[in-house]
Parts: sequence; structure tokens; C-alpha cells
Amino acid sequence: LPTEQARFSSLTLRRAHDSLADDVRLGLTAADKWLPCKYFYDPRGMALYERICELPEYYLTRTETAILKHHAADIIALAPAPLSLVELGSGSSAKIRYLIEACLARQAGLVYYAIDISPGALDNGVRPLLQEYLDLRIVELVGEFTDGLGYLAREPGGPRLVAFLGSTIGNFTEGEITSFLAMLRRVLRPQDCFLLGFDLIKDTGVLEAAYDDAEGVTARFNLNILARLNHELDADFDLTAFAHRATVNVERSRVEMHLVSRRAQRVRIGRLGLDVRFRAGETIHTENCHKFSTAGMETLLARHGWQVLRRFLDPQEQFCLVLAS
Ligand code: AVI
Repeated sequence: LPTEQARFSSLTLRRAHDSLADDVRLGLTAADKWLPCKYFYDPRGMALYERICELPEYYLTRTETAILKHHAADIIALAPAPLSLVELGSGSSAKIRYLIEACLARQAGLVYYAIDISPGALDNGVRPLLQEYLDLRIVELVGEFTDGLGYLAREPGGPRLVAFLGSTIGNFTEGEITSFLAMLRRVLRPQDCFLLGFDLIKDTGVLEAAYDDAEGVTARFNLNILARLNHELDADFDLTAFAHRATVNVERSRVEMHLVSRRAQRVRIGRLGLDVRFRAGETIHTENCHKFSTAGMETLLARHGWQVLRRFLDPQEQFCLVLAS
């Protein structure tokens, strides 16, 4: 049998050009201050996010994993064989393992492509799967989703199931969802399938707890973006002078995360040569986490040429996975 090393390969398609400095200048000089949520995920932010996924209040990861555990075989049965798996974003071995097992139950070997912007995102996540599944090959594609999928579209090979899990789509703006779904449609081939995980609209109290946990991990995750600006842009944010706030915006079906300035203050961002003033109570809007109805998401998918094959929910109808072709 090929060794683990021989069953793993990594290909860098394009390095992400970091626009942190430009984005921070744009966001913190705006009338309503904001920062893009993609900057949460430096190594410390990634570790905090992993802890969030295990919090009792944060039902999303646990629920999606349970749906996959129960329905992986049903999902794979609806997709053509033999299949390859593609995952957009860094993988959690707990989730993808169920899809891998369901594939390997009906075909001899499997290639799993993991597309991620940060190299090594897989290292402590899915790489150990190679030890467990001897017929598994992993190909890491380092780059943007578009580049990774574009690369796969030009490669020969059979049908693929592209998984976009974790309700990451909920962190996109409406415009980003539109261009993402249109891009997917362009680069996937007629036989390919798309498996999308998204969080469902629910009771405000449940959402508030999920995004403002008792242990304060989400607060540290939110504040970490300021620590990152201190390190990378030579800023002097006093982290104790900002508070985490998560509010539910019912009209827009989303949780909004903010950092609230506890007092009037001025922050220097050395690398930008910029002073930013805050009024007491003024906020930096750091993230939106959209929640959807099944009908709403299916309408969005249909608008971009996706036909829903089946939806899979947990018994409490908290989270949904949709398989589309
Ligand atoms: C990554 N993403 C799906 C998470 C979410 O729930 O929107 C990010 C997160 N923000 C606060 N807690 C978790």
C-alpha cells in the first residue's frame, strides 16, 4: 500500500495577497466603523474558533456533524459514482469523515480535495485521516475557492461532490453569496453535486447565547481582531477598553457582532499613520452571521441554476444541509 506521504499532496495555486492594511483603513475611517470578518482567522483566532465549535451554546458544529453522521450514506447515494470529494475551507475531520466513509463503502478508493487559503490549515484537522483510511488520497489546494475549483474544472476525472459546510455562507454579504453561487455554477461540471450547510432562523435567545457564550470565548475571538491589528499594523488598541456585543437583527435574519468602545478614546495605527477616534459606546461592526429558511436558501440556489435534490435537517430543525445538482 502507498505510504501516507505518497497519498498526500499539496499544490499552491496562488498566494493570497493580503490587503489587511487597505481594508483596515477603509473600515476604520468609515462613518459606521467596520472590519472584515475574514481577519478573525490568524492562528490564535483559528484556535479560538475551534473552541467555539465545542461550546455548549454553539449548536451549529455539533448539529451539522450529527446530520452528517446520520445522513452521509443517503447524501452519497444521491451522487454519481465513483465520486471525489471537494471541501471548501479548512476541514474538520469529524465532519468530513462521515462522507469519506460513505464513499469508501461503495467505491474502492477516494480522492479528497481540500481547498483552503491558508497552507497547513489541514495539518491538525484532516491529515490524520490518512492513517485511518488506507484507500484515501488527500490533495490540498492552497488558494482562493475560485482558483481551486477552476483548477479542478480543467483536470480530468469523474464527478465531484463539493462541500461547503459550517454555515460559512452565512458570513457572506448578499452580493458575495450571489457571486459565489454563480462562480460555482460556472466552474462545476454537469455531473457534479454541491452540498451546502447553513444555519436556520430560530429563537433569538438561542442565537444570543450561541454568539455570546458564558465562558467568554466568543468575546475573546471578537477582540482578537484588535490584537491582530496591534501586532500586524503596529496599532495600540487597549483590549480592555472594548467590549464584545452580539445582537440579533430579526429583520435581516442575522446575528451582528460588534466591538463597543467603553469610553471616548483615540487609537494610533502606526503602520497606517492613522489616528482613529472613538466616542463612548461607538462600535466596530466585525461580523454578520446570516440565518436562512430552507425555502429562502432554495430560492437563492434555484436563482443560480441549482436544483435541490434533497435537504437534510436535525430533528429540532436547527441546521440544514442541502444537496443540489
Ligand atoms: C465561521 N462562521 C460560520 C462562524 C459563525 O457562526 O458565523 C463564525 C463565528 N462567529 C462567532 N462565532 C462563530
